[in-house]
Amino acid sequence: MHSQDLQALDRAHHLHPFTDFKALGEEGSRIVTHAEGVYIHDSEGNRILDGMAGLWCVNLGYGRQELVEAATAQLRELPYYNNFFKTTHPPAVKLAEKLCQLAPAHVNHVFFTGSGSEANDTVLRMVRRYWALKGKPEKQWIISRENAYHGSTVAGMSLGGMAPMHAQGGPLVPEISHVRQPYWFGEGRDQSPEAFGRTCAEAIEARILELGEDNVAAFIAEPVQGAGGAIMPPASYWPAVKEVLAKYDILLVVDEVICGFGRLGEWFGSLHYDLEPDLMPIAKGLSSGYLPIGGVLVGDRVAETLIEEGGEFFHGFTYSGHPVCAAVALKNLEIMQAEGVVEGVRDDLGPYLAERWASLAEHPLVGEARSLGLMGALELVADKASGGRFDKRLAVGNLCRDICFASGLVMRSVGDTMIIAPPLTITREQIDELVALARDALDETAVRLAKTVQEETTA
Ligand code: PXG
Repeated sequence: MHSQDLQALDRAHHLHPFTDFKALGEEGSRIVTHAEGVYIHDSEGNRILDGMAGLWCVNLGYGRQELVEAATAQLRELPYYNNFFKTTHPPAVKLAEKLCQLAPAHVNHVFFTGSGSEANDTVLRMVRRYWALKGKPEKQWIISRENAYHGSTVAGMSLGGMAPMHAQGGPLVPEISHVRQPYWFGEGRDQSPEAFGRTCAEAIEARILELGEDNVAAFIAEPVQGAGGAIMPPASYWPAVKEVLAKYDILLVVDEVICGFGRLGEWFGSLHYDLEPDLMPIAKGLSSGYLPIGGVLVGDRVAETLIEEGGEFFHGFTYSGHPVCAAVALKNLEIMQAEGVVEGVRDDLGPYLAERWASLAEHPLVGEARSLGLMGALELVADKASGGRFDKRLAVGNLCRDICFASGLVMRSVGDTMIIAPPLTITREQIDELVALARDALDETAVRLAKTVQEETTA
């Protein structure tokens, strides 16, 4: 089929996620046909460096035949069976064991789901069930953060703090309260990063006291906000948050959907920040995105209560622990271990990216360049000295993103923040290529902006 035919059918029948349907219909979608390593290819014959690892998930890169073989072998052996009604199957059991070996020491159980959103729905159910079993059903409030992303189901988007999603999706799940995010460049530059980190932790404590300690069930957060803009909190933030939470009897939920499986140079973001979560939603990199699978890693405190005191937990999905997805996830983790992928990010690729990425901070459009592990962000600014932003109508981030795509790099935009999170198998040479493409795109963005401004003044 030709690209135009596929585009026409796409326009006629396909409603894309997070998309202005009408605008895309007019523009037509890019058709990705195949991929290898860190590169995707489109139907026009372009090769594009995938600086986003799909959607933060293709951690091992594309074209891994071992994963294909794990899937086909499992499809032949047992393509489907469920884990309901006192049954299980080898892939689910082995994956559960492997995950608990990799997780922090106090985490020894997992509940499987099909996605990160379902994982966070499961979190909500488990948190409330836990406190009910503890005889504290009044503990209902969950504290989350503005601009957090926890998924797109009703529970996921209610837990998340994305204002545009809330504006479309109400009424939201009640008794979820959002506090300010530790986004220093965006919201905290009147303070030092250290002081701002503590300010944000104090906001959590203030909210706990406002809602009443006895009414607060859990605090949920991503170690580093991903979809919100690759926001690495100031170094003071997590230690201060830990101190606050330790004062009160509140569960800690650390959403590892993006940060898990090596992104930050540890198996989990919680290990990087030395956190002891009660619940850890996971997905994405768990299977390198080859098949959909997610889950919730459950710490001993919650697991013991659910097991010993819970009776039947009325919750689960047809595809919880799907055998083919589980077999691929297990093989994915085995390869990551055998190849030392996580250590490679921590000791070599992360530091290398940090050094190369930091060189972009010199660009006139860049107010800040930050990275951690293999996640990076650039803050585009109109005024480099003050960090002043561009007029929103200019949609500079989207302009830069489109220029990147056209010139062979997937770099995402969140407002005027540019983001990368490439496959963890990227090489040093490919990091050089990524940074060079990003720099060229920044140059071209500056040229186009200058033209727009000139046209506006002559008009
Ligand atoms: N938690 C976090 C931290 C996520 O990033 C989810 C939960 C939900 O996972 P599922 O598998 O239900 O999508 C996510 C997903 C983006 C983007 O544009 C990010 C996500 C999904 C789609 C787009 O950055 N994150």
